Amino acid sequence: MSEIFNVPAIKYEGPKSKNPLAFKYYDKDRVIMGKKMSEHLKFAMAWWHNLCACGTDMFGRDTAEKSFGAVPGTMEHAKAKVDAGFEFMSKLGVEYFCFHDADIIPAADDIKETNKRLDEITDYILEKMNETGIKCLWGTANMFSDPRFMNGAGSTNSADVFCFAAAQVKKALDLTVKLGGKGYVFWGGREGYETLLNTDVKFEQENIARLMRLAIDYGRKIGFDGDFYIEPKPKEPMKHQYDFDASTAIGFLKQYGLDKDFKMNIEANHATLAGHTFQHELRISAINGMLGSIDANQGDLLLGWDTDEFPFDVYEATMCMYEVLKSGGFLNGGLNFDAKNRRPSNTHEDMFLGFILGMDTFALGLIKAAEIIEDGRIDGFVADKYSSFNSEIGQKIRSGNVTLEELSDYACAMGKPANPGSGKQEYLESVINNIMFG
Ligand code: XUL
Ligand code: CO
Repeated sequence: MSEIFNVPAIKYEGPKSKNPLAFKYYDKDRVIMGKKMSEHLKFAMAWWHNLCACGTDMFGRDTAEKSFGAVPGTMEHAKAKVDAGFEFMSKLGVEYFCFHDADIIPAADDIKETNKRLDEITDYILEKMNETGIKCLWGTANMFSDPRFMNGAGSTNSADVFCFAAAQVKKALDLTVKLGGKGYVFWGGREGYETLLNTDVKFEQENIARLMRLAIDYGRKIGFDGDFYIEPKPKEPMKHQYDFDASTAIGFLKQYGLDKDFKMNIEANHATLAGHTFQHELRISAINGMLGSIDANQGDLLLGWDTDEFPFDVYEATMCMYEVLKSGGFLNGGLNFDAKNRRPSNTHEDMFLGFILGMDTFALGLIKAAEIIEDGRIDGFVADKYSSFNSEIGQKIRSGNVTLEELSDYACAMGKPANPGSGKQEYLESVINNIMFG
């Protein structure tokens, strides 16, 4: 088959290389803390941004050309996107992809016809997967673009729309299992509200939980043994989304008994929109045993919306990989570039340059995160900070083997407690700089 992209396969050339079409840091077979870089990072391509989005925004039309030689809106175009996607991933050495149902085919008016098209295209995707060894990281249903979801999907006021959402989830789960995906994402873009004047929050949240329970029951029945994920986001498109951040989503999962089957898919740009750091969201997920997968991108802190930029902030990527390494690495998840080129970066070559930037940023992040752990100063400081709890009274508190009266007696006998010790933030930040640039 003739090539779609006039770009060579991207190789590792090392930090001294000035070749824009080469990796400077991502050396896939390099072993870091006992595992290959490619196994730590598990990069994935987001079908929607990379193969579908052409730069249209609220104020202007497409700037990029992604017809790949076929007429957009046809099944031929859907197949051309498969060809383009697999050539793209093969040339970059990206081993996974993520998809929405709506990304891979033009939807028909009738859901039965849509499902037929989905079967046909996934047969073709499966062929390409077998040829290349590329795998599916996770699948999902787009339950936010079509007007029928204007009042929500799981949270809709319409029982008929709820059924339609259920049918999409069922089919997207079928396809995820067919493609061997180990993750299934719920991103609730329309699951929220604009005003409480027209919204029954309790009713809506109960129904979202019901849809998730139905998905678990069906998924497990058809042999889906991967993880379900909630992808938290505080706003956009809705004014207030129910999966505001990791803490909110985890609380919701526990309230409705969904926490054994679900984990978090944390997106960097969603974290900062929620007023948190990316690392905060990862840490909250990890301490709850729910750090599942990551949508690797970057927002712009001067803008209040989801810009989905390719990540270039090495500090952020380092602290992300620090959290991933400390939590034991990815099991079923990976790093999905839910990222798009800037609108004026509109060539096919720019598509590659975006991934090279993102992959090199995370490769550097991995290298530096491993150095932070091996260096030990940060973890050592934190362990030491809480060392008073190794004392007899400290251990009693930690084990829960104490009453409030006993603690009061202890405090009265002690008098004034000693100064708890400096937090040494500036020192620790200089340690990070030393590791980054030393
Ligand atoms: C939207 C977003 C989605 C999800 C999948 O902000 O991140 O693309 O990742 O639906
Ligand atoms: Co995302």
